[in-house]
Amino acid sequence: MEKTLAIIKPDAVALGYTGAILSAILDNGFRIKAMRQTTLTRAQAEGFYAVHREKPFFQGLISFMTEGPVVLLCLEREDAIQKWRQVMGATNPEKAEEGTIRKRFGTNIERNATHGSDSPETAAFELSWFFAGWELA
Ligand code: FUP
Repeated sequence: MEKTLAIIKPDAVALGYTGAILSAILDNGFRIKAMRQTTLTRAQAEGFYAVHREKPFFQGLISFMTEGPVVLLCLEREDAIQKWRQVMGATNPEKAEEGTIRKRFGTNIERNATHGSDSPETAAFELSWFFAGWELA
């Protein structure tokens, strides 16, 4: 069993897509190991996206991620990291495959409905950024 960090981003929560996205998560065989709705502080969002600090889109991304509540999730299943990225679809919803979460619920490359870790190393960092060890045990 592998764990990954998923986020239902502020756009999707505000538009009322939380339930539909949770259904898609469960329909795709993931177990929700931990889940919390919260509004990120700038410090929490900046630390989470520290790898993108020098990118031109960084400030916009931080403003977006702190504009309203998000749902933080630890998802568990076999091959969870790759499988969740497949279910989400491409970063840019316009390029995402039909039926994927970003295609169904995303607006543009910034407001793209969900996040998913991209490797075992980032999953470990991202899960520990938002969840305590006892919540994932
Ligand atoms: P992903 O792994 O699919 O979430 O995509 P990236 O790590 O490349 O980007 C992280 C986040 O930065 C994206 F979810 C949205 C945001 N982003 C932009 O806002 N503009 C861009 O041009 C690229 C990414």
